[in-house]
Amino acid sequence: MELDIIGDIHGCFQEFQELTKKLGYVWDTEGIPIHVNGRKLAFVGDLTDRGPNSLQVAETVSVLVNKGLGYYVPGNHCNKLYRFFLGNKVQHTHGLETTVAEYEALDQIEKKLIREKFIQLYENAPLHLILDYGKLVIAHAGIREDLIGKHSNKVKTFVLYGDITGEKHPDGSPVRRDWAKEYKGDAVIVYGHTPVKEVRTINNTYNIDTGAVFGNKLTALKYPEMEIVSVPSMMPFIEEKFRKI
Ligand SMILES: [Mn+2]
Repeated sequence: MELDIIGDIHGCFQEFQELTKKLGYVWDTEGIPIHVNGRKLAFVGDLTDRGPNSLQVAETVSVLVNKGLGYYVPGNHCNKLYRFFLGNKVQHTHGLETTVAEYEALDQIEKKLIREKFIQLYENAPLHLILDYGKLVIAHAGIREDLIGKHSNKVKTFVLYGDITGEKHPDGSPVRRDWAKEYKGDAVIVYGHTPVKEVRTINNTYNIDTGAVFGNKLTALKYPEMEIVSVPSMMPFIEEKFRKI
């Protein structure tokens, strides 16, 4: 199994295109990246929000998954967009407002198409992916070893939001435990969710969210080679968004 796992894109479609080209993908006439050697793409979630082209990213991933050329697990932003598309009352904040603005600019037919595609993508996606006979696990905010393969509200909260304690920092952001530091499993865990300036590798875990939407870079992890490939972001750099270690 040869995969290129892509970190949190957050609507940075151009960077996504650049990254896939750097990885050897060629975009076909339908606007889909195809690899000459049959490699597939995988996405750690948070496709949308904050960046300039969220719906185009969501659309592309939906087609890739439907064609069997891509794997996807949702992130917390995907979960919120899903609830918005279902007609639930959600706050248009933390970046959802940009995706909603893109959506509101569409005509009724286009709206229906993207809404249905995204709902289908989300509903068919596992909350965490176990690949390569259990040697590789992909989950948006990571996963603790004892939760791999399990399905419960606890697992759902963990993979979408991380190991949150329920407490908040003075700035209002949630307190999260550093599960990766304690991880002792043999399976490689690839995740995103918490922007880092460089890929954070610790105990068989890889955080590949290098903050594309916060002006740093968009990163792919090649599996099984475990090589890191990145392209620079075109967004303005926002220092305080990055994990401090
Ligand atoms: Mn996230």
